Amino acid sequence: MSPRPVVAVFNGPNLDLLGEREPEIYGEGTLGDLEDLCRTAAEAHHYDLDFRQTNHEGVLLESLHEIRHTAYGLVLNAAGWTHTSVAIHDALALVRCPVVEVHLSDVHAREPFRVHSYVTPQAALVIVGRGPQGYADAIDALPGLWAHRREG
Ligand code: CA2
Repeated sequence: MSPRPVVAVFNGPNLDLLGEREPEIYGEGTLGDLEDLCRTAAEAHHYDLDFRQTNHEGVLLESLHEIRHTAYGLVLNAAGWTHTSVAIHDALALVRCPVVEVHLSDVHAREPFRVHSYVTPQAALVIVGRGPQGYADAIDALPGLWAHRREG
């Protein structure tokens, strides 16, 4: 039996504390709830789920290196690093599978510093402002995004 495709869902800083504050922006669910939702969405497509969160940028970079040749899809909420990190931009250039940038909130309708994203140029799809459902939508979109994959 061939192995199931693996979908990586990686989350950046502070998202481990989801549900603790600003429910009007981020909702009331926890990171555990988000993982459950992603697992259900992945299972519907018969994917394995590799769900991670880190508060350390180097850890995220090494996770991106680790999955760069093997993941079927990457769903990335880089949180605050979205707006600051050239290193994450550069690491995403090494990832072969389609990348979906996801944000729980509508980053385009908040403070001006949230509008620019270093992830967007590397993303096949950007989903903002749909809350946790955005992650499930990202997983559902992966088969259609394979047309956008980078060769090499
Ligand atoms: O909307 C998103 O998903 C963001 O990526 C969340 C980041 C923010 O810096 C981005 O601009 C947009 C912030 C994550 C904060 O995590 C929380 C922790 C506890 C309670 C609420 C949010």
